[in-house]
Amino acid sequence: MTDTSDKAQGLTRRGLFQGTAGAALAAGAIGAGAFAGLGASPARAAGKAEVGPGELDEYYGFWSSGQSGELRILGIPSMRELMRVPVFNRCSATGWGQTNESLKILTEGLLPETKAYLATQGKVTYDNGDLHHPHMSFTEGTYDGRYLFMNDKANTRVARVRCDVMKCDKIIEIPNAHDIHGMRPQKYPRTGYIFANSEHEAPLVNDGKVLDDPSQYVNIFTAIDGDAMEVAWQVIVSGNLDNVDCDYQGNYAFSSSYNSEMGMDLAGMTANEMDHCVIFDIKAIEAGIAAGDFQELNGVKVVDGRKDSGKPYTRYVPIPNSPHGVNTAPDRKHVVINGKLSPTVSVIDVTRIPPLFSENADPRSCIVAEPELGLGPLHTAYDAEGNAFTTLFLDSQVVKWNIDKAIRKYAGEDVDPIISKVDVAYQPGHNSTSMGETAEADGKWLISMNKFSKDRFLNVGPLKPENEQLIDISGDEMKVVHDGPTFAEPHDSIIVHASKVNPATVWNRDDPMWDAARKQAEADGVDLDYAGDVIRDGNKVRVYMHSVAPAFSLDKFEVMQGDEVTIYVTNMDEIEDLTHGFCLSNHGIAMEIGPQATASVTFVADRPGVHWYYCQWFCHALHMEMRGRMLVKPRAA
Ligand code: CUK
Ligand code: CUA
Repeated sequence: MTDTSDKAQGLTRRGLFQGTAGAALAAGAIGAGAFAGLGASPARAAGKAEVGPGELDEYYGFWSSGQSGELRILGIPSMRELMRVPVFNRCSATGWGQTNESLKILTEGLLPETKAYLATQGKVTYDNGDLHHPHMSFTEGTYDGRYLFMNDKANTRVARVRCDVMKCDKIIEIPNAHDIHGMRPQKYPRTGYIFANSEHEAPLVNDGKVLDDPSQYVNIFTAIDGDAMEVAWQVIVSGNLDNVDCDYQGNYAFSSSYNSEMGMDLAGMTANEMDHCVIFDIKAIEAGIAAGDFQELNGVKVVDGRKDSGKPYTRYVPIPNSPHGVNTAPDRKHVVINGKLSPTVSVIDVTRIPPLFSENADPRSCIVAEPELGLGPLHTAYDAEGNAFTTLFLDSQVVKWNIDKAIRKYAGEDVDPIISKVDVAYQPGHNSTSMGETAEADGKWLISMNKFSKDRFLNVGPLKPENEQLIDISGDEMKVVHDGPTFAEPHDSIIVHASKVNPATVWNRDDPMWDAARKQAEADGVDLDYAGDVIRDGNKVRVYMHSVAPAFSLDKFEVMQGDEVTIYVTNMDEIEDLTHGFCLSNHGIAMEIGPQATASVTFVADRPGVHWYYCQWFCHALHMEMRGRMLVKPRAA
C-alpha cells in the first residue's frame, strides 16, 4: 500500500481530502444511522457462519498469501484453513523447491538472463515470491474448475495451479515486464488469455545506462495463453499499471494506472489529480499482430499502445486519483475503478466503449457514474442484485452502494446510492463476495481482507496477523460475523461454490507430473510401481523404491561418498488420505509422496556413515517404524 500518512500524502492529496472528507463523513453518518431501523431484507439468508464438526463448507476460498508466496485454500463460511499450496515459496513439508518435479516447474519458465543471474548466487530458482491475485479460469463468464492462476510481484512471474490435484504445474517469468501485479483471466468465451500488469516502469532497454530519464521508461501489459502458459503478446503503455479486469464479452481489458505521471518518487507519482484507466481492445491487438504491426522484444510480439501512439489498441480514460482496484460487475455491463486517493469510484459502461475506438469519442464518455463513497476506496465486490461493496482503506469501512442509483445520481437525479456502511477492523484492502467476480454472484458472503488486526487478537509480539472478516451481506445491513487471523499477507481471495471444484482424492498413476521419473525408470529397466532397485551409472546412482504402509521397499542401500544420488519414491497405496513422506536425516531432504504419486530428489552423498531415512507423514500405526538406512562408504583414500 501507498503510505497514507499526512506527511506522505503531500499537499495535493491533502487538499483533495479536505475538500471531500466532509461530504464523505456526512454520507457515512447517514449510512450508519438512517437505515438502522430497516432491518435485514427477509428475502435471502446467507446461512450460519458456524460450520459444525464434520460438516462441510458451502464454498472454497482461494487465498493469496502475499510475501509468503503460497496459495491457501479455506472453507467458507467457516474460515477454516484447509490447505496450503506452495507456489513461489519453498515448502519444508512437501519438498516444493527441492524435489526434481517441483524444480522442473520452478526453473523451466525462467528467462535465460535470470538463470544466469541465479547461478551467480548459487541458486537454480528464486526462493521467494509475492503472490497477490489468485483467480480461477472461466468458461462463459463463470468459474470452470480447471485452473487457478496467480501472479508473483516480487519476481515477475505468473503461475498456474491445477484444480484436479491442487498443485502448481506451470510457472513462467514474463519478459520485458517488471514486477507483475494485477492479473485476471479472460471471462468469455473462456480462459483463454491471462492478462497481467507490469507494475513498475523501467527503461525499455534496461542495460544499466539509464536511470533518471523517465522518457525512456515504459510499462508493459501482457496477455498470456493460459492453456500453453506462454506469453501471447504484449502492449507498451504510458504510465504504470496496477490492477486489471476484463469484460464479459471478450472484447476489452481494463488496467488502472496510479502513476500516469511516470514519477520516480512519491511526490512525482502523486502529482496529478487525475490518472487513468487503460482500455485494451483485444481484437484490435490480435488484428494488429496478424497484420505485422509489432516489434519483437525477447521473443515476444509487442504492439505500441502508448497514449500518443495513434494506434487503435488502447484508450486512456482519465480517472481520479491514483486508482487501484478494477472490478467488473456480474451485470456484465459495468466496470468499477476504485479511486484510492479520491473518495470516488468511477463506473465504466462497456457498451459505451466502442465509440472511444471508432470515433475517437471523449474517453470520459464511457463513465456513467462516479459516486463519492468515503476515504480510500481500494476494491469492489458485488452481489446478484446490482449492489456493490467497496472497501474504504482510510475509513476502515466497507460501503454497500447501488450501481443503478449511482448512475441516476450522475445523470442529475437526487438520489443517494449509498445503502449502508459497516466498520471493519482495520484498513481493508481487497474484498470478495461469494461467486462475486462471476456472472453467478449470489450475494451471501463478503470477506473484508484487513491489513491490520491491532487489538483484535491476543498479542503475539510486534508482528501481528492480518484480520479477515466474514460479513453476511444477505440483508441491507452488513453483519460482521467472524474474525479470521491470517499470516502474511493475503491480498486477495475468491469465493467459489463447492460445486465448481472437484479435486481427485488419489493421484492418477499416469499423471504427467512425474514424466521425467517415468522415462528415466524405463531407460533403467525399472518398474516404478514395484521398484526396489539401485542403478549405478558412473558416479550417478539412482535409487528406486516404492512405499506401501508401513514400509519402504528398500530398507537399506549403499552409495559411495561423492556419488550424485537420485531417490525415487512411488507411493503404491491407493487409499484416500494415505500420504507418505521421505526424509533423509541430516541431509536437508524431505518430500511428500501422495497416494499413487511418484516423487524424486537429487543430492550429493558426501557424509560417510549410516544415515536413516524415514517416512515424515504420519501414515500408519507403525509409521515410526517406516524407515531405512543409507550407507555412504568413504571415498578411497
Ligand atoms: S493489491 Cu493488495 S490491497 Cu496487490 Cu490487489 Cu489492492
Ligand atoms: Cu509412511 Cu508415515
